[in-house]
Amino acid sequence: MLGASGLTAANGAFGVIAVGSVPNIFTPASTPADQIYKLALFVLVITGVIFLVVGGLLAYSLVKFRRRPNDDGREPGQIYGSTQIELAWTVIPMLIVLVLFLTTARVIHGIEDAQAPEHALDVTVVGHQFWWEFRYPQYGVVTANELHVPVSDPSSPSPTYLTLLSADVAHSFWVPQLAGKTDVIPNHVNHTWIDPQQPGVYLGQCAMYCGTQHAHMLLRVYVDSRADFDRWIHEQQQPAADDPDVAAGRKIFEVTACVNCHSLRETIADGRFGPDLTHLMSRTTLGAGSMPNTPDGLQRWIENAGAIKPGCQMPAMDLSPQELAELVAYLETLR
Ligand code: HEC
Ligand SMILES: [Cu+2]
Repeated sequence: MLGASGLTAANGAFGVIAVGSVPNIFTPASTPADQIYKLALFVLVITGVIFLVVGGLLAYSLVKFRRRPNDDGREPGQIYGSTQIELAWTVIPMLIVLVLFLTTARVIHGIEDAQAPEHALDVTVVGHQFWWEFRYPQYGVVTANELHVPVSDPSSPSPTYLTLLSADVAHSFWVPQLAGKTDVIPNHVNHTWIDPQQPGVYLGQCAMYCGTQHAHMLLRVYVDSRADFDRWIHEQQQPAADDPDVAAGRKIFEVTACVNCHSLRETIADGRFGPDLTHLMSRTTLGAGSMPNTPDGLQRWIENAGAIKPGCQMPAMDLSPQELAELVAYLETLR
């Protein structure tokens, strides 16, 4: 109950639906998703025709050979063995399965063996209970839950290649409009790629049950124009804000256990257990899409994240109201 109402509240509050992209496999916006969509339609048509033929024959027989009032009760004539019919119902299904197998294999190969162009963007995705870490090794940028990638113009594609790792249990990376599900497995490296052709926000979700807060392990892919993407990368590369007005809050952050779990550049914090906070305020959501990133929400999150996302891996820190206010004022400057 809590979960359901929480989710509705989250939807209403910051427009999960309003960004113009309901997670939907029927509106693909990237080559791998498009190929999977076309394959799905092809399979649907073939199985649909089989359904109509089998269902039609069944319905026809039921009606045509139904019991009539003047039946004499004897069985109709029985046919034993027909090589032709047996051949037909063995060979035709085999051919259909072969066609489905070959087309599927072709799509899987086409997606998996696609060669990355030299200027492709590399992103390492790390699944954590219950959030996503995104590393940009080419730029030295680390962020969480909101992946920014450049739009890819089909005439000169600039795809993003994703390397998927897990820090703990199995997860699955799924942004239905951009690519098929790719499992995120501990001690095993998986790959996938996307080349989104329309700027916008694409919503995704962990697609393999990974623990209590699996349902709130959401992700957003921001597909930016090249200029917007370059600007975003540039901003992420900047050192963390160090505003003397909030020195008290920074002090609280640095002497609290926060530093063991979080990284924040230019401070002693270099934990990897929780999201990188260097540019926390550049994100629109908190807790992997659990709530909007507002000052009030941030305060409630720090006070007791478990009240918002029960079972999440961030403990309540028992700060006094004043410490909490100062700490949040500091975090608010991390643009
Ligand atoms: C035991 C490790 C741990 C400690 C200590 C900890 N956190 Fe966290 N924190 C996490 C984890 C894990 C998450 C991700 C939770 C999720 O989304 O499921 C998180 C999430 C957050 C977020 C949301 C980030 C985002 O982008 O969604 C903020 C902000 C944050 N922590 C700040 C703090 C501050 C400030 C402190 C110290 C008062 C602190 N944390 C202490 C583990 C920790
Ligand atoms: Cu999950």
